[in-house]
Amino acid sequence: MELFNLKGKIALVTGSTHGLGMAMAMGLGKAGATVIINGNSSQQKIDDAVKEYQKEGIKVFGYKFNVTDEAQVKQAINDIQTEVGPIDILVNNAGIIKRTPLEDMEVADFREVVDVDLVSPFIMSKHVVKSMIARKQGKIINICSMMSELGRNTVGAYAAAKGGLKMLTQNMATEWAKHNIQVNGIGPGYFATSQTAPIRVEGHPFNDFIISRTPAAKWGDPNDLQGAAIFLASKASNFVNGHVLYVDGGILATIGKPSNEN
Ligand code: GCO
Repeated sequence: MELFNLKGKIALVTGSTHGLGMAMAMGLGKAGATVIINGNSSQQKIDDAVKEYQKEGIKVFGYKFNVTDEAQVKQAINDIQTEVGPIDILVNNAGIIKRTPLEDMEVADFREVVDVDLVSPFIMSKHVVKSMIARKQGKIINICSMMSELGRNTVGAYAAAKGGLKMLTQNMATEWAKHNIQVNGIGPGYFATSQTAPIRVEGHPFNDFIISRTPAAKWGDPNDLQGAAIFLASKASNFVNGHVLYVDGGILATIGKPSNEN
């Protein structure tokens, strides 16, 4: 188990006051990492989340900043490195989605999705990687999506961003592997979170579709992502570079099946 031990490591997970980010950050904390959580909605949400992590015996610090604002990111990373220590593991998880047919989508909305889901991982990584290069070690994990590989009606901006994030992951790996920094991605399938709540309602056509389209025939539990996060954050992945690990219950393994087949 030493291979997966994160004791002594500092992990920053963006968008980790709830949902998949919280689940992955909890996993990293339970593997021994000191966890830095982030959100931008309210200090209260961050304070409440800190208490959740502490209940699990995790050493945790909370920082409120907007991952799309480079000045705020620079300041936050400086504060974290001064107050807690150098960041060993960065998980770029913060993301938004807007479900609108492309022909109806406002350009401003398209830009906002790309800004949060693609540009902010660049901003975060650009500023965290400097100390990783100096220390000749680091782990960066970009949270991709099924939409890094597949299109779907009404999520065109999100797919463009997540497809770009897969390629950005490969390029970060290309440029930074020589510094003993491993950059990889996690591609979640369909998980039970607040983001998917509107399309996960019992009897909603999309809910039935996902159950039939997923060989595991269920929505993922956010905790199903913890193993992948610990693996890509630990020594166990020291020769894994530019890989997107899909945790999707088999969605990408299949073209699906006729509705009358089990
Ligand atoms: C959607 C969903 C997806 C999932 C996830 C799949 O509207 O299709 O929100 O985008 O959240 O990204 O990997």
